[in-house]
Amino acid sequence: MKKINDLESYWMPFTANRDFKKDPRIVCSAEGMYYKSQEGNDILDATAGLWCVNAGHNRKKINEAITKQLSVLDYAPCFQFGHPKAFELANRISEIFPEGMNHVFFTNSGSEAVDTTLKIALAYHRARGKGTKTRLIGRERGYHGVGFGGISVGGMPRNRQYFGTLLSGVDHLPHTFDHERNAFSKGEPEHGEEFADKLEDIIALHDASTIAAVIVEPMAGSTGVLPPPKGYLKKLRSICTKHDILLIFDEVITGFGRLGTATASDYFGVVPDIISCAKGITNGVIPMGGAVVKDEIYETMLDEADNPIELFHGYTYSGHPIAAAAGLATLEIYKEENLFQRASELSPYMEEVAHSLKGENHIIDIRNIGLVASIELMPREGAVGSRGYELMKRMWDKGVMVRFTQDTMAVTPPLIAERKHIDEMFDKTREALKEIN
Ligand code: PXG
Repeated sequence: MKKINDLESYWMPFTANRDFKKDPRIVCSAEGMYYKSQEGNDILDATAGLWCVNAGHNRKKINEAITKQLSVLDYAPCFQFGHPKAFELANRISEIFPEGMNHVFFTNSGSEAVDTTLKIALAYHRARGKGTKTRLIGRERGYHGVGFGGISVGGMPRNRQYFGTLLSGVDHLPHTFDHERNAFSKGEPEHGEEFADKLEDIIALHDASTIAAVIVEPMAGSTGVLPPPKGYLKKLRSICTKHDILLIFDEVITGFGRLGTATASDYFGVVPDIISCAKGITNGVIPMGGAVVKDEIYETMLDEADNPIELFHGYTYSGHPIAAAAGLATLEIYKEENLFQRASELSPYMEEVAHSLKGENHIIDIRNIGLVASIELMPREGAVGSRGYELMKRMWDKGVMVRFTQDTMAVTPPLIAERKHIDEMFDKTREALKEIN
């Protein structure tokens, strides 16, 4: 007989399923900054879901927009037909994204957004008669989702090693982490601008005529929070421009306020050619992502492509009406409550509190930028990640949800967080650190 309602039917993503199912951590509801666990405990959300619930949980405005949209237009095809909300949302995104980036291609996730940016880069060069420009350059320790494009340009070994040969024609920049010179940096680290020079070496090796695009996270998130060294992104921008190579910023995490600005591009004062985004676009409530492109790319494609359908790409749910309604309500909340500004004002406090943990057990580095802080622990001998995993579980028992990549903890609260929430996150971290070996 088949069992019903056990935990095994659901194969959970990026999870140690066997361990989880022995001692599950299940949340049943959420409000503002807190979840409620199955056991009825309050769990402080120090991760904004997975870096997406920027406006906090259970926002009435978003819920009402979704409910209303359901009764007006539940679904409409987006190939050859349109509906008003998708156009409206694309306009609102263009308003807050960098100058000259006024065209949005909708997807349903960050992974799809990334793959879309890569495909647009290839198709764009081809449309302008530069079809030999096909190579894609990513970066070590980069995370660009889990599609084949994203893992090919990505640089997280475990996300790649099980999945065959991936895309061909991909190369990688070195990552920018330099523990020796930059440990315990506040904000952008001083050292490492020269890591961008490696792009010149890669170009010398392959020739610019074979390279379509460089893709990086302006701040590498999933690999354990690596803010870019001062001057690094500007240098990447100028090398790309010099060699007619597109620069793609993967802003799935940084888009919509995480650094206290609408985009990381704004924060660092560096404008790429294409931006991928997702997560905060709908406050995480309904899946959605997008590739936002410069006017020149959109116009070239429409003018020069060899077919009236200029881009053979799209998803059944691109610009889904419910997601678009959620996105519009989310952007209104960000604006009405000035949440990006609020994050920017809170970030020096979080920086101070995070760095006050220096000297506690096991800590080998603390990094921060915008409303992001990370604490890196010394790995246990022969068991990388086990200390982090144990700390994550301890924190859950203490009523705080944090996220670990191996032994690095990331604290990325909703932008509505108050000082008392930041205190609670780090006080409990301090406590938990004393309890583990
Ligand atoms: N690009 C970046 C920069 C991301 O951070 C993706 C693409 C993929 O998005 P989707 O929506 O396909 O998951 C991401 C996702 C973590 C964590 O703990 C980060 C992500 C997802 C899950 C966990 O750091 N980022």
